[in-house]
Order: sequence, then C-alpha cells, then structure tokens
Amino acid sequence: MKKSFFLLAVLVILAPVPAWAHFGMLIPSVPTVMDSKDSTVTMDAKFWHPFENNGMDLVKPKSFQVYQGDQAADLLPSLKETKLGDHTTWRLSYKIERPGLYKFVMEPEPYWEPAEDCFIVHYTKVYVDAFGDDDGWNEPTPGLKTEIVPLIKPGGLYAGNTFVGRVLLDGQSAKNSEVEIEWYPGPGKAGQAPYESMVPQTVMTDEQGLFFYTPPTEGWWGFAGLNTADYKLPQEGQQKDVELGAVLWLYFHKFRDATAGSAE
Ligand SMILES: [Cu+2]
Repeated sequence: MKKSFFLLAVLVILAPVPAWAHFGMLIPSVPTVMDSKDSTVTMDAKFWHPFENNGMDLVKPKSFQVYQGDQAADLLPSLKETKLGDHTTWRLSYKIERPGLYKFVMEPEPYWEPAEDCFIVHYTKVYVDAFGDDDGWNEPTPGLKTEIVPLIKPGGLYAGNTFVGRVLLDGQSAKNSEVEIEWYPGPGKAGQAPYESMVPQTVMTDEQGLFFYTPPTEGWWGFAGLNTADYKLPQEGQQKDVELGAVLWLYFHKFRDATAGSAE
C-alpha cells in the first residue's frame, strides 16, 4: 500500500507539465490598411494556445472596444459568436473610414483554469494603423488595468527587429515580471518546437518594466505580461488567485530581398 502510494507520487511528479500557455488572441485580417480594399477589417477573438493552435471556449467578453486616441467606441454589440472546431470564438467586421491608429482592446470574463488553480484574465490588445497615420502608438490606454506599451512602432516590424515593450499594471511599470511569448502559425497550422518547454518563450521585465525580444520568424506573435492580481475570486467556496495578462499581438514582416532598381 505504502509502496504503491510512493510509486503514484513519483509518477505524478514525473508526469510532464503541459507547456500550454494561454493567450487571449485578437487577430485582424491585416495589421496595416493602405488600400481601401482592406479597409473592412475582420477581427477574430479567441482564448487559445496559439503555437499548438488549439484552445478553450471564449465566453462573450466583458468589454470590447476600439480606441482612436483617447476616444473609445464599444464594439461588443457587433461581436458575432463563431465556432472553431469545438470551441466558441468571436468575430467582428470593422470598417475603417479614416486615417489613424485603431487600437482594439478586449477584456474577457475571468476564466477558471483548474490545471493552474487560478483564474485568468487576459486584457488583449492589437493595433491596426490605417492610411499612413499611426500617431499615438506609444501611448498608454487610459483606465486599462494592465497592458504592454510598445517602445518600437508596432506597425511595421520586421522579423529580426527587437521588440521593446513596457508592462504596465494599474498605470505603473511592472518590474521583474514574467512575459510569455508565442508564435501563432496561422489558421489550421501548428508550430513545431524541439521541446514542449520551448513553446512559450519567456523573458522578464527589468526594473523599469521593460522587456526585449527578437522573434526568429515572421507572422503574428503574442506577448503576455503576467502578474497576479491584488484580489481573489471565489471558486467552489475557496478564494483563488487571478492571473492578469497584458496581451499584445504584433505582426512581424519578412524582410524582402532587393529588386533590380535603376542605378541612377
Ligand atoms: Cu488551456
């Protein structure tokens, strides 16, 4: 009896911990609108494991807004429930009429994750810049609980550029906190990693809440600045921790070779 209990304990300890990192996901049809044919942006919202391309159900978010400067518009009524495999996801279409930087921000309902014994709330953000205007790309969002503020222009990144961001929590720099990073390989695709532990890449913020990361390839990359909330939520009569994620999705373009140009 004792022996089998010991064996069970060993097996439990040796069982691989799934490397799944959860990410709120907001992926627009294009990261930059320069042509009016792209100006109706389709936005997909998920709660997902991006690299493996599978996930969880996303219940209707608590809020979904688009900011232009400090002006926010509520997009919650335009969200349409969709299905991806067995999972609930959301989609909206948004017509961009004027030049500017459009910042989409989703606040989900708390998600109970038994595997981590905590709730997860990922405040998820993506930028779309339109018709050559990207003013305000390094400004924080008024009233947002937590976010990553870029220090390198989010529209127009190349794979191989080093992304620099600051994690803010309640408007303050979140120092020495973890940032998980994952690649989203695209619809219907899953990434391949040498080891499961490499699926989320991890960096820490410094004393000023800054972090640095250089993606090895092009595509959509998600950055999640993680902190534990200063409040708890009840689950089956017990008070549980809440993981707050400041999630930012960024598109890194492939650097193209030169074409034959005129010499003079
Ligand atoms: Cu999960």
